[in-house]
Amino acid sequence: MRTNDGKRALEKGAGGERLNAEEAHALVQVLSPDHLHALGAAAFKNRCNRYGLKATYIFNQHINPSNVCSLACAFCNYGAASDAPHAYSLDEAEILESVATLEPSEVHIVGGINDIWTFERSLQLIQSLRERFPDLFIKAFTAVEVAAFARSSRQSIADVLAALTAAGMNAMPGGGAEIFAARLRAKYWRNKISAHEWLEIHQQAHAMGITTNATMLFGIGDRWDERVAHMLTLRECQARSGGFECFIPLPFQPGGGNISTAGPSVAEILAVLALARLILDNIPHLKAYWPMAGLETAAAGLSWGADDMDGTIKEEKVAHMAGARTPIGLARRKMEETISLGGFEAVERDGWFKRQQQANGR
Ligand code: V47
Ligand code: SF4
Repeated sequence: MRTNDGKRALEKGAGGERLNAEEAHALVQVLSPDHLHALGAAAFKNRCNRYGLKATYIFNQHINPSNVCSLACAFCNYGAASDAPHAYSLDEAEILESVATLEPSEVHIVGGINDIWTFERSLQLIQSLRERFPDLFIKAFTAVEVAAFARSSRQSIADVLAALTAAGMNAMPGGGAEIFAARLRAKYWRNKISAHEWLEIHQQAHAMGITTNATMLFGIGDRWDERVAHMLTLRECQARSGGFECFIPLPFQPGGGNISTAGPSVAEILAVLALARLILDNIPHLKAYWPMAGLETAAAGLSWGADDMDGTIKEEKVAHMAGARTPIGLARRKMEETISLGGFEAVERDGWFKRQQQANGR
């Protein structure tokens, strides 16, 4: 009986119809090995109706100005105390030089919560990048960083966002959402802004015309109903403010941290992507984030609802400091080969998710 509810929800989702909350939760009933392929098939149909067999990626660069972080989230191996041997801080000149060398079409800038990279200094970095690279798409600072900037500079969230935009920031990444379930926050990231605050900051950004992404950390002891609830909360938020461009599920990387969970299985990673495609009908894009999912699993995710593989990245730190065994960056050719092997057409995009016109002379 309950499986039948799940099957009906699959049919609706496959056809692109909105699932109500009950139907979204009923999808969890089809997660048994007997029905898993039907979940994947429904998400594949939905993504093909939207994007055909195109799969996008971007030629981008991650910039993590400093890993020094005072929040000490239990799942994070990237953040470091200021006196830790692996603590580091880059300076503006070396960041600008690395961008000049690589010439990415997008930079993704996030770091720890610290008083090394103050709001003023971070703002100056955005301004310098904009002056030197007028066409660069600058995706910068999670809601957690924006909240810290507002606190330390005694300004409102709106003023911080306005200053960042005026300096040249184009969009915000989706980090810091973790999973909205309060019981997990209380256990593992109690120093971080709450789900409510994270959502408020994104809604404020959307109201100011800034597009943002949204993430969900999973595989740290969270339940399926909490994953579905996280997605439904994002869908409601999107119905109000409309600025989420892309959803990115982040599979937990256990590497050497304080949480003794193995992280999600490949089947779980694919099932989360499929659920997201079927539930988040109002968020256009779904990213299979290869540094955390694994390159082959992320590519398989294109057949389970995802339409984007993120980017070439150059040097990823958050997943790799947590033990991810994926390469630290990818060449365009490797990205395109991987996408094509799954039967998809690789399309290089820009930061606005638009097809890149002969990027970098190609
Ligand atoms: O907020 C930290 C997560 C996030 C671990 O918006 C971990 O385009 C798994 O948000 N295992 C940062 N996850 C990464 C992020 C992101 C990545 C790619 C694209 C975009 C985008 C955003 O990484 C953090 C936290 O949720 N994280 N440690 C870990 N051990
Ligand atoms: Fe700091 Fe972000 Fe790591 Fe939490 S997840 S410890 S806020 S760097």
